[in-house]
Amino acid sequence: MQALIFDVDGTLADTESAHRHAFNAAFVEAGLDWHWDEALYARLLDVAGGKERLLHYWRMADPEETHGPGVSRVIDAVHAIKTRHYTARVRDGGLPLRPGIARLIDEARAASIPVAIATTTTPANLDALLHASFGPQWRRRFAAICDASTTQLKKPAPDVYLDVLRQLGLKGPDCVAFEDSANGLRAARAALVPTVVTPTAYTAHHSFEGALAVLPHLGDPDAPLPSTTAHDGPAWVTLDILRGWHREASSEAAAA
Ligand code: XBP
Ligand code: MG
Repeated sequence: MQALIFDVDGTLADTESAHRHAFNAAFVEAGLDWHWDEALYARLLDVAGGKERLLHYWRMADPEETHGPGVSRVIDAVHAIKTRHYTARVRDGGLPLRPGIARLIDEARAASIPVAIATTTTPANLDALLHASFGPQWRRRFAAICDASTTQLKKPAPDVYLDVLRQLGLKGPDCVAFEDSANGLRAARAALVPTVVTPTAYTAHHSFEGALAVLPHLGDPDAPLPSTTAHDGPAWVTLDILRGWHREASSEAAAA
């Protein structure tokens, strides 16, 4: 196992409720009579990327309106308002990292194992979230960062993982990815990256066929995994546990 690759939304932190509130605040500010409740947003999350999600919703809500040059201008304007609301809400530290994330990033750093980010979210969101968690020099903790500004095609396309692997100079099977959603798992698996899934309430109903492991979270000494979780190891996922899972996945792939 030569690198860890983390998704952001739902994986590093449980961010989608904050995204949903920011979309709804942008609709009010833009004078749109749209409102995304939890149930609708859970369905809309099947479309990765906030701009793509807005266009998908608009086409459902008002198909006549969504043709012509002005459409992308409106989408960009509403999404910029949404990003302003989201980053304001997150920058002041309103969103903690999920259990085990900071610990595993530190463990990897101590073991000189590169850590990367593969996300479909907007760079400003990433900066707000990780600035709050790791301070202004947060980028130094990551060997590669690919996001909506570096990679056009969103998950479940593998592109963002392929871009990270290219920057790391590694192959998919050399790494372990962490995701929260079916789209994210599909993207990582299409890039041949063995993937640990830690769903959130928005994605718990998704299918995670092909995951290395599916866990409520990665656990910490002060936030242990429930004893009923599939793996019977210690109550939190360590680098050594990941190495063991990665070795098993590699030998299964070799035997197949
Ligand atoms: C999840 C997404 C993003 C966020 C909203 O990204 O699909 O679109 O929901 O952020 P991840 P934007 O790959 O980190 O799970 O509005 O900036 O897209
Ligand atoms: Mg995600």
